[in-house]
Amino acid sequence: MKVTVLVGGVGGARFLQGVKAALGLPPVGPGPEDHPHSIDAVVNVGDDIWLHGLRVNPDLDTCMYTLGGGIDTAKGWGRSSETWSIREELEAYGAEPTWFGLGDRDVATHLVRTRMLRAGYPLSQVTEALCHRWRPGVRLLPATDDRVETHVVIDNPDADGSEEAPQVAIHFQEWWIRHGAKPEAHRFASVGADQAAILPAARASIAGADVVLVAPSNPVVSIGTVVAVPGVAQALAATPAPVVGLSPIVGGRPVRGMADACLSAIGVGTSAEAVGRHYGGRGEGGLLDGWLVHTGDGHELPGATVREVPLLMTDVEATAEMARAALELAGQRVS
Ligand code: FO1
Repeated sequence: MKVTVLVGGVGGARFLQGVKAALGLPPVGPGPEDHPHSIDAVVNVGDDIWLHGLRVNPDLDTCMYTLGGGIDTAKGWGRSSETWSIREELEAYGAEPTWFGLGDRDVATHLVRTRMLRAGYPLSQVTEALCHRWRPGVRLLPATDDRVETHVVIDNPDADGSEEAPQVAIHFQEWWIRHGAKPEAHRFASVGADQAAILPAARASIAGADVVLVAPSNPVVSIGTVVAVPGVAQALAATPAPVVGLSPIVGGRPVRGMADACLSAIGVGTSAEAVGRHYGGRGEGGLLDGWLVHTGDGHELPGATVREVPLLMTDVEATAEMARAALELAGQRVS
């Protein structure tokens, strides 16, 4: 079976571990060469950022480290056994930004990546090269090789009614980390999306999949940004594979992160039903053939089949159960 999964960062990486386990692959590391099932992940690049001259791709790295056994499992991002000398030295120089921490081990990844990008390699090939070390057992495909960065429009904190613009756009990471997603987001902009194109390998993966899964990642800044890359929505609409999504909202709250702040910015409620309707049933021109929601969150979704199962990724086995339920909803049974 070929499974293609649209993912963001921490939640997406953990979900991929469950998909691996459901398909009989080890949650960390590669499976046997002759394994009958394969997984591709189409990964959000909207969180990517240049910092101190280095290109940082948080969602790709979170997937790579999680599936390759190098993640800080407590934080869910960054390297295990990390040290912070570079961060301390940068702070001593007063080098901004100080609100985003790059660990020493993590910096090695960004150095290798940045050097390859500057030498002219596209992000997809750089990711493949980095994965030679980590062997995640999932093919990690950036949704695009082009720069598509999420920026957030907020009220200008410096506006005093004179010449300052009333609103400013800041990088998603500044809004998320520095400001804890507190300033009201008026809208999200995918900077570069109009010039971008879906990675051809991602298009082929979606077209050739037996099942496409939409991970329980942030519906706005993770899945929304992947789908906003020109060509992704078209590939999803055209694929003969069933598309099944999993709700990241359980009992009216995000399972992780601050998805509620993102949803309210686009006028979508924080409920499984509101997110399901936002994605839409494929029978009605939307994204989904199937929509998995947490037990008790059931609702009607025109054009899609809704099923209720426990949706808490408490450990790999619970996550594998979610993946099995999603594959079953897609009409696939793993033997
Ligand atoms: N998240 C934080 O809350 N603080 C950080 O300083 C931080 C640094 C960081 C460095 C590399 C990386 O790959 C991820 C990092 N993250 C950090 C997580 C990341 O910014 C977010 O979780 C995602 O981008 C949102 O999905």
